[in-house]
This record gives sequence, structure tokens and C-alpha cells, in this order.
Amino acid sequence: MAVQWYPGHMNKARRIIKDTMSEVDLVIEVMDARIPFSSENPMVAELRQHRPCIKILNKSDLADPATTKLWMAHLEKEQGVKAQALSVLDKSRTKNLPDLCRKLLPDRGTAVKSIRVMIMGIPNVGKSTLINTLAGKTLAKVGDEPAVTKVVSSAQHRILLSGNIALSDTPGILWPKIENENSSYRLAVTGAIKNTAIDFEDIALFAADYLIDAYAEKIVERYKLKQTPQTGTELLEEIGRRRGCLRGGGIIDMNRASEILIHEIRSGALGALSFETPAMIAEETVVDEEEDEPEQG
Ligand SMILES: Nc1nc2c(ncn2[C@@H]2O[C@H](COP(=O)(O)OP(=O)(O)O)[C@@H](O)[C@H]2O)c(=O)[nH]1
Ligand SMILES: [Mg+2]
Repeated sequence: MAVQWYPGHMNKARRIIKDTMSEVDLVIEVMDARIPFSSENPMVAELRQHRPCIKILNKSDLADPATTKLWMAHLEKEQGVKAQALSVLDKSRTKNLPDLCRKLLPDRGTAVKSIRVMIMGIPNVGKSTLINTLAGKTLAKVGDEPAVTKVVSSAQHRILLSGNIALSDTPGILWPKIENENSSYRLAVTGAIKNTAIDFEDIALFAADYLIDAYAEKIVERYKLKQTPQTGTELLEEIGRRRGCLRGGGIIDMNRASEILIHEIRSGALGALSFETPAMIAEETVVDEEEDEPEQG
């Protein structure tokens, strides 16, 4: 069930969004607050041009609030961008979005001129949930998104919201940042891309290594450890032991332990966790650029 994006799909998505953009005044890009870099699609900047953009750091109920604040300031450095931390499961706060749209385009949203809004984002960030909340009824199916068959659809069908906001009832579905290895791991850990895209134990190991570095206290508390594990493997073994993931001969079932860790990360059982900070990304990007440079000699 892995969602695979090929250059053909990406070109098609890009073309359709580009064509509909002439009838869009404001873009809402929905991102995952736990991984704002990896869940953002850089194409939005190119496609929206001068149009204002609200970047919703969604699922902020699952993200580290201090890190989300850093990301908001970072994202707002881009011209025309307003960042908003949100959980679209929180209906009353989500319903304030039309007000924010009007603030960004004070000359529109009048009785004469509506503000035409298009929601964009990679699969599983909460686009359908957001549309349904704003519309006040179920228009879009929430859950697994068959991105390939329904890459993106036109902005022709609109729902009229209060204050003359005309919202496209179908989102522009963009591709995740899978060309970057860390990003594909983080997308897999948070559930934005499906488990089969990368080996499951591999994903859990990536997460375990990161949690030891960034959230040692939380894992020690959750799994009642005596001390912080030295390695991701050690953490998974401890989880396996404590949760009875044993095979014959007392061998720890690492796959079961991996499932437990990933499930508890995604459900919020480990608390609010962010998997990227602006500083981490700045460092990783420098390393990538150095690696891309041709050898001198
Ligand atoms: N915890 C949490 N889960 C959310 C939030 N928004 C959406 N979800 C869940 O994320 C999954 C994907 O949501 P969906 O609206 O289908 O995303 P889409 O693929 O972008 O349309 C669903 O299981 C939603 O219930 C949120 O703010 N917090
Ligand atoms: Mg959807």
C-alpha cells in the first residue's frame, strides 16, 4: 500500500495546481507540526507566487510546543507566509481560519469579492479533516489517501464559508520529500508514508536513536528504564523485554518491539514529540551541500 510518487505524477500534480492557481487568492498548506521541513513541499512557493500562504502546523497536539514555536518563527521568514500551529481535530480553533484569511487579504472577502482558498499538502497531514471541519459536514474521506489515482483535482467545486470565503472542496495533493533520506525516515515514523516504503525495524531504529538523543527522559519514564539506553537497538530490546515480545528460546522479537515503539510515537503515548528542529535541518542541509560538491584536486 506504499504511495509511490513518480516524476510523471509530480509533473501532473504540478500542472493541475498551476492551472487552477489563476482562480486562487490564498493558499493553505497543511504540514505536520512534528516534521515541518519534511512535510513541506517546496513547490508551493513556486506555485503560489505572490499569493499569501497560511502554513498550518497541524497535529500540533502531538508535537513539542517549544519546537513548534521555533518553526513558526522560521517559516514566517518567507515572504507572504503566516504560520499557524493547530490541531484540526480542535473544531472551534479551526473555525477561526476564515478570519485569518480575511486578515491576510483585507481588500477581499467582501460581499462583492470572495477569497478563493485552496488547501494543499502531502498525504495524511489532515487536509480532508480540515475541509470537513470548515465545511461543517463530511465532504472528504478522512484516512488513507490513494495519492496516485487522485493526484489532485481542480478548484472548480467550492464551498462558501462565512465572510465570503470560497474554499475548494478538494485539496491539492503534493508529494512528500522522499529524496532526502532523513526526511523519508521521519515521514515513515510519523505515519505520513506507509510502513512498506522502508523496512519497519529500520524505521523504529531511526526513531529510537533519535529519541535517545532528544527525549531521553520521556523514554526512560515510559518504559520504566533504569538508565538511558546507549543505542537504538538497546532501547528496542528493553521495550521487547518489558512488553513480553519474546520468541522461543527467550529471543526478543525486534519486529514486535519496533511496532510498539512506532505505535506509541504515533498515538502520542510517549508525549508530544518533534522530529525536526530548524537548527537540525540547517545542519543537515549544509552536510548535504558539502556532499554534493565535486571533489577538488
Ligand atoms: N492527532 C491528530 N491527528 C490528526 C489531526 N489532523 C488529522 N489527524 C489524523 O490524521 C489522519 C489523516 O487525516 P486526513 O484528514 O485524512 O489527511 P489528508 O490525507 O491530508 O486528507 C487521520 O487519521 C486524522 O484523524 C490532528 O490535528 N491531530
Ligand atoms: Mg484526504
